[in-house]
Parts: sequence; C-alpha cells; structure tokens
Amino acid sequence: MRLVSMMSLSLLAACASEQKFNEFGEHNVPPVEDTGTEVIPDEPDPDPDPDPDPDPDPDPDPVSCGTVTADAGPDQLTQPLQTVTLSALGSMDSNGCALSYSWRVTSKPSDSSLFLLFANNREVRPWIDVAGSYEFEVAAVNTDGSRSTDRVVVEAEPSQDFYVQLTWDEAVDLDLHVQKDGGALFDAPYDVCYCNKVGEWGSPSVTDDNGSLDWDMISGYGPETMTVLAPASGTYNVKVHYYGIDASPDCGDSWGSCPSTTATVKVYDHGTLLQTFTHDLHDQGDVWYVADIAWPSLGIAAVGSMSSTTQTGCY
Ligand SMILES: [Ca+2]
Ligand SMILES: [Ca+2]
Repeated sequence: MRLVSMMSLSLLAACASEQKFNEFGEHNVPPVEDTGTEVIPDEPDPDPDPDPDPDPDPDPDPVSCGTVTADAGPDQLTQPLQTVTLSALGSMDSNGCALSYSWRVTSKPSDSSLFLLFANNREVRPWIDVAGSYEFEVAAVNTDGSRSTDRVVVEAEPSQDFYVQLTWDEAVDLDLHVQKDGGALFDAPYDVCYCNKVGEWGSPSVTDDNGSLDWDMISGYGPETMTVLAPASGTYNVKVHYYGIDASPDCGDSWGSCPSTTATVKVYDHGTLLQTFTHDLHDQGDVWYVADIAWPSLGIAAVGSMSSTTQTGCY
C-alpha cells in the first residue's frame, strides 16, 4: 500500500515536473476525464507509527556561532611587477559558522598605484607594482556578525643587481631613459628606453650585463623599470623624458596644454634602495637628467638639470 502511495506521489511529481515544460507554458493541472469508474478509497494504514514523536520541537534553536579567528596567511617576499596571492583560508569560526571576508590595503609605498579587485573574496591576487613594503588586512565576519581581523606583510624586493624605477602622478606618458657611459638620448643601443628596450652594454658575448626596460607605460603612473642582472663596470646616466599623452608626442588635442607631473626615480642595488629622486616635469619634450651612477662603486652623483628635446624616437 505504501509502495502504491509512493508510486502515486512519483507520478504526480513527474506530472508536475512535465507541466513546467508543456507547450502552453502553464502551471495548471489539466482536467481529468470522468470515466465513470467507481473510486475505491485507500484502506487505512494497518501499521501506523505506534510511537510518533510525542514532543517534536517545532522550532529548534539555531546553533549559535562561536569565536571568529581571522587568518591573512604568512608574510610574503616577492619582486616588483608580480602578482601575489593572499588567502584567508585559515580563518575559522569555532562553531563552524560560515564566514564572509573583506580585504583592504593598510599601507603601501607612496609611489604605488596598487588597488584590490574582488576585495570580498576569501582570496585576493593584487599586482605588486613597485618595490617596497605592503600591508593588507582581512576582516572575517560570521553570520552572527562577530568579526576578527588579521594582517599580512608583502615585501617586494628587486632581485636584479641594478634596478631603476620611475613613477609619476599624472595620466601622461613619461619615459625612463638609461644610457651607459655618456650615450646620447635616443641613441640606440646605448640608450635603453621605450624604443630600445634591450641595450647591448658591456661585453657583446654577455647578456647579463645588458640593460632592459620592462615596458612602456603611456597613460600614467608607472612603474617603468630598467634592470641589469650583472652590470659591467662603468657609469650609467639616468634621465626622464616627457613624451606626451597616450603614446602621442603632444598634449594639445586632449588637454590644451600638457599638465605638470612630479616624477620619482628610485635606484636599487641587490634589492636595497640606494637613493630616491623627485622632480617636476612641465611640458612635452622636457628632459630631467636625474643622476650618474658608477658601477660597481655605487657612487651616485645627482645631476637634476632640465632641458628639452624635439626628438621622440630612437636613431
Ligand atoms: Ca612611457
Ligand atoms: Ca652585453
């Protein structure tokens, strides 16, 4: 009898399911044709449950949440221009309640443009743009609203022997230029810049002593970085050129005039910051001669002079 009842329920369920897809798109039960057949009522269940639960709890108390412990994971060491993964997987509620998350940046280098995407995910993957120290905080909240926070530090240290980093504060196109032993601006192969991304420096048979530019940022804010794995002895001239806006060597069409921008250049040796330079560039064509750096003595001679050029490409 129970089998019959279950089959009946199954059929009803099947019919109900099919109705979601019938050609009329209707949810009504179709009329049943009257066949005149006598309807025989079901026999009473001969074996009703003799001991039903005498006092079922109609509204059991929900399990209360416990103590939340946030975990932002271990501190990390990385390099600039890398993506890191921050995970709050180790966070927990002592009673097993579900947790929600919120990440934020609590500190970063002043020349960093880092921001967090999907900050409410348990795991975030920020792109570390410049060298320096970053701190992130995750807040874990259970369904009762109890909250806990934890912080993680990410140190970004350049691994190359010689690392020059340019950043700036307007949505314009500045370019980093580094020449070896007095090479002229835009004179490839001595001037490593956007139009000569790898410079043949030092020994022609050695590549680790060549300078290389990671990429060209054309609408702010850097970083543009020039790196040498193992520099040859000599003097390296660091300069910054105001190219224009969005890879166009003028600012007239979109701005009326070029906006001034403050450029910051940092020089690193084996991941250690040697010196920081800042200067304002005011117009397209401006050239800031930042400094001369002697290798391997690491003698740094700040120059700080300004000039202007109409040159915009390598020769
Ligand atoms: Ca650029
Ligand atoms: Ca070389």
